[in-house]
Amino acid sequence: LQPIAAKRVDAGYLTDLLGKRARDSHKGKSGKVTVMGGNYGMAGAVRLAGEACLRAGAGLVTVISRPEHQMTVNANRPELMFWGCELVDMEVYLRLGWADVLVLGPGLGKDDWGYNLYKAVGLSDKPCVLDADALNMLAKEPCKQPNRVLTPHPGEAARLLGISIADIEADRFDAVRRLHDLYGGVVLLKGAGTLIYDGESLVVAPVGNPGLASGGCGDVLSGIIAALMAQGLDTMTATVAGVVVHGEAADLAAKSGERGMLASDLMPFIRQLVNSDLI
Ligand code: NPW
Ligand code: AMP
Ligand code: MG
Repeated sequence: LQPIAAKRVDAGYLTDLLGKRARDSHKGKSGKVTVMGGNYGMAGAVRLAGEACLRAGAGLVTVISRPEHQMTVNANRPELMFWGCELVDMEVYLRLGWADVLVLGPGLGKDDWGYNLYKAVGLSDKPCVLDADALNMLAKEPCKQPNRVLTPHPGEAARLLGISIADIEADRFDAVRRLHDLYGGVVLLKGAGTLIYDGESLVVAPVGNPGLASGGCGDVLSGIIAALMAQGLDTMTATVAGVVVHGEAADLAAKSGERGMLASDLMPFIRQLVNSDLI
């Protein structure tokens, strides 16, 4: 299978995919996303994913996290809705049912709190993006599903395949294919030269830079992909476009230097890129 290089953002890029916002549009029509994660010490991960989701154009975003994380998640970002979850109860299921797309994993952790959210998402048939610790849970209970996007970095990919990180990096094309064969859906293998495979097309994304090698950048990517899915793109198109927007936002942010670049620095550029008709 010949890999295809992802198209870079030009003036028509996302306007062609998403169309212009209808003049009579409203927030409920622009895509609703529920982002779950942010266990102790990692509230920042869901905050970043949720904020990126809003900046990529989602109309409404709810974050489900530990109750004590509301202040962190909402600090300077009151637009995010928040549900503090102690136990997975009816309120959590209502918020899963409300969403067009789910994100599970950023900062989810490895304990029962995270695992209960993982099980709840497994019972839902909503399209979802599984990232970070949700992938570690999937590795322990492999199952195949079509309507989800898996976003492993090489460490997570190694756990999903039960091999070493060196094995993943030795043949990234083979790794992404095997991940798809085992787990289905769209698989995005992170790292310089991100690969995306859905069983039919294999895409290489020559975007981004080592400025992205800092905590939280992957959490931002899951939010962008979910926002594009919630705005109507199919899982493969949303994943490729999400990687391109994320990588190009990083390339714009890196004009002030790769070293010391933060995941939060991507936010204004995400907005600029999803409004590509203004370029
Ligand atoms: P090594 O050993 O460093 O060389 P983990 P995590 C490897 C949350 N976060 N190429 C790496 O290799 C996340 O969302 C919260 C090759 C190591 O072996 C998760 O929930 C933040 N190897 C949780 O933290 C900000 C690579 O993978 C292993 C690689 C843990 O996630 C930070 C590490 O993976 C973070 O996002 C590459 N490109 N990339 C917050 N502000 O709240 C990684 N590896 O053990 O899954 O740890 O990715 O930090
Ligand atoms: P995570 O490891 O989950 O925080 O994700 C890191 C994100 O940054 C992924 O989208 C990676 O593809 C990207 N990234 C990390 N290092 C590089 C690099 N050297 N060049 C390009 N992209 C990178
Ligand atoms: Mg990550």
